[in-house]
Amino acid sequence: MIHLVNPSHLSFGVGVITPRWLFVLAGATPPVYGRPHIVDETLEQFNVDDVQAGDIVGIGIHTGNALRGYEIGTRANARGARVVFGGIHATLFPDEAHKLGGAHAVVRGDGDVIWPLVLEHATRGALQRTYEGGRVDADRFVPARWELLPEGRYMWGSVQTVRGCPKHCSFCSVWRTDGQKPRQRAVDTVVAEIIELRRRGFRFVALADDNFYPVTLADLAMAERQRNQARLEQLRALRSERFELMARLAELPSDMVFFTQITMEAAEDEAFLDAMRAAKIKGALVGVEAVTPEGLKDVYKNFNDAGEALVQRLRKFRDHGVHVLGSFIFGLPSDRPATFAATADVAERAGVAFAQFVMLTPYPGTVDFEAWEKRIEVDAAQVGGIPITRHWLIPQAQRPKVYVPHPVMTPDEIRARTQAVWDRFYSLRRIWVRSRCTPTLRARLAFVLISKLYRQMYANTGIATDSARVNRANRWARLIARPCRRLFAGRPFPALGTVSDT
Ligand code: B12
Ligand code: SF4
Repeated sequence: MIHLVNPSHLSFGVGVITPRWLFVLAGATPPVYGRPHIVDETLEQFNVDDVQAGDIVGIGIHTGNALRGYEIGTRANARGARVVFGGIHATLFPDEAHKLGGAHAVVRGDGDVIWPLVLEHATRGALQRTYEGGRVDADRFVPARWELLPEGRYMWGSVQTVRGCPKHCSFCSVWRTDGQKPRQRAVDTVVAEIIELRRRGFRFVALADDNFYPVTLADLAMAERQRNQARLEQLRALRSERFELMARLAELPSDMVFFTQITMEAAEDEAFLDAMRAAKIKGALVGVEAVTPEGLKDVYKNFNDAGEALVQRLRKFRDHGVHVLGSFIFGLPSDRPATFAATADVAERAGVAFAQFVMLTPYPGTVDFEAWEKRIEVDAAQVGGIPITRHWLIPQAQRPKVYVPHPVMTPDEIRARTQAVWDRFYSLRRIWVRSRCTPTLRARLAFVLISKLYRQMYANTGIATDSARVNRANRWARLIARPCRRLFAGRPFPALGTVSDT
C-alpha cells in the first residue's frame, strides 16, 4: 500500500484549498501499485497504525509542517514502512529528513517524473538516499487525480498553470527552487482538470501559480529595444498562450470563480486585465509588500509602485473586475512606527477586498534567510537546545515567531503594531463597507463570513503568539469553516464535457 500524507499539527475537518501535490503524486503512481491512500492532515490526523510493514509512505513538507512530517516519518519507519520525503523543505534540507524524519529516501525538486522510479526502487528494497527530481518541463507535469478527492471537504480546487517566476524577491524562495524560467502548461491539460473539478461540484478554483503574469509589457519592450528577436518571439508565444488559456476559461460555466497570484505590473496591461475579467478570474493575490520606495528596495521589488501611484495601480485591478488580496510585509529595515498606519491607509484607499499583513520572516532558501543566518549563527538564541536558525524544529507550542532583527523596533513592537493593523482592517464595520463589492445581500454576508474566517485562520499561521488567542482563533476557524464550505459548493455538473456543453 502507498500512503501519501500531507502533515499538519492542526485539523479543521474542512480544508480551504486542495493540497495539489497529493493528487499529482497519486497521478504519477503507476496503476500496478493500486489506489494510493491519501491523507490530508488539515482535515484529520493520519493514523500511523494503518501502516503495515512493507508499505511505502510519501510525506510532502514545507517549512511550517516539517516537524509534524518528521514525527509521522519516524513512526512509519518504526512500523517497517519505506519512508520517502519530498516538497520544498525536503528539497532544501534533505539531510534533516534522514536525521530526524526516519527517511529512507528524499526526493528533491519536482516529483512528477521521478516518482515511479522511486516506487520501483522501494519495492525492490534498493532505495537511493537522494533523488534529483529537478525542474520538470511543463509538458511533463502530471495532472492531478481528482477522482480521489474526499467528497464535500474542500472549498477550492487547485490547478497549476505555470511554475517558476522571473523575479527575484529577497523574501521568496520560489525563483530559486522553481527557477526563473516560467514553465507554462498546455492550455488543454489545464482546462481538462478544471472541467473535472467543475463536474465534481467545484465552482471555485485557485490557479496555484507562483506568478500568473510571467511576461510583462516591460519585458517585451526591453527585448524589442535590445533587438533580441529570439527572446521576443519566446515572450510573445508565452503571452499569447496566456490569452488562449483565458479565452478558454471564459467559455466555462458562468458560475465559476478563479483566484490567482500576480505581480502588480499586470495593472499596466489593460488587455490582460480585461481577459482576466472575461475568464472569471475574480481575485488575485498581489504582492504589494511595501508602500514606500525604501521598503521596496529592501525586498528587491523595485518593479512595484509606492505612494499614490500604488493606490492607482491597485485600483486598476478593481476597476477591471479583479478583486485584490493585498499582501503587505512589516518589519522591513526602512519601516518606522508611522509605516503601519500609512500601510493600512493605502490598503483602504486602494480598495483591496482582502489583505494580509505578514512580518518579515526568514524562510529557508531565501536571500533574507541566508543573510539572517550568517548574522546570528555564532551565538543564536536557543529554545530547548535548538538554535532559532532552525526554528521549524522547535515543538509548535514553544516555537517562537522568528523575525529578521530591525534597526529601530523590537519584534514585540512590530508584532503589536501589525496586530493592530489586522484588527483595524478586519473590524466588522470596515468589512461591511468593503462587502459592497459583491452583487447581492447573500453575497455580502458570505463576504463577511469569509473575511472573518480568513482573519481567524491567520491568527495561527500568522502573527499571534499568545496561545489563548491562537486557541480561540482555531476554535472559531473550525466553527466557521463548515458553513463557509457550503457557500463555495456548486451543483455538481457530471455531464460537463466539452466546452460546447456549457
Ligand atoms: C498555492 C500555494 C498556497 C495556497 C494553497 C496551499 C495548499 N493547500 O495547497 C495557500 C494560499 C493556502 C498557501 C498558504 C501558505 N503558503 Co503557500 N504556496 C502555494 C504555491 C504558490 C503553490 C503550491 C502548489 O500547489 N504547487 C503545486 C504542487 C504540485 O507542487 P509542490 O507542492 O511543490 O509539489 C511538487 C514537489 O514539491 C514534489 N513533492 C511535494 N511533496 C512531495 C512528497 C513526496 C513524497 C515526493 C516524492 C515529492 C513531493 O512533487 C510535487 C509535484 O512535482 C507555493 C509555491 C510553490 N511553487 O510551491 C507556495 C509556497 C509553498 N507557500 C509558501 C508559504 C510560506 C505559505 C504560507 C506560510 C504563507 C503565509 N505566510 O501564510 C501559507 C502556509 C499555509 C499552510 N499552513 O500550509 C512557501 C513555502 C516556503 C517554505 N520554505 O516552506 C511557498 C514555496 C511560496 C514562497 N513564496 O516561497 N500557499
Ligand atoms: S514574491 Fe512573487 S514576484 Fe517575487 S519572486 Fe516570489 S513569486 Fe516571484
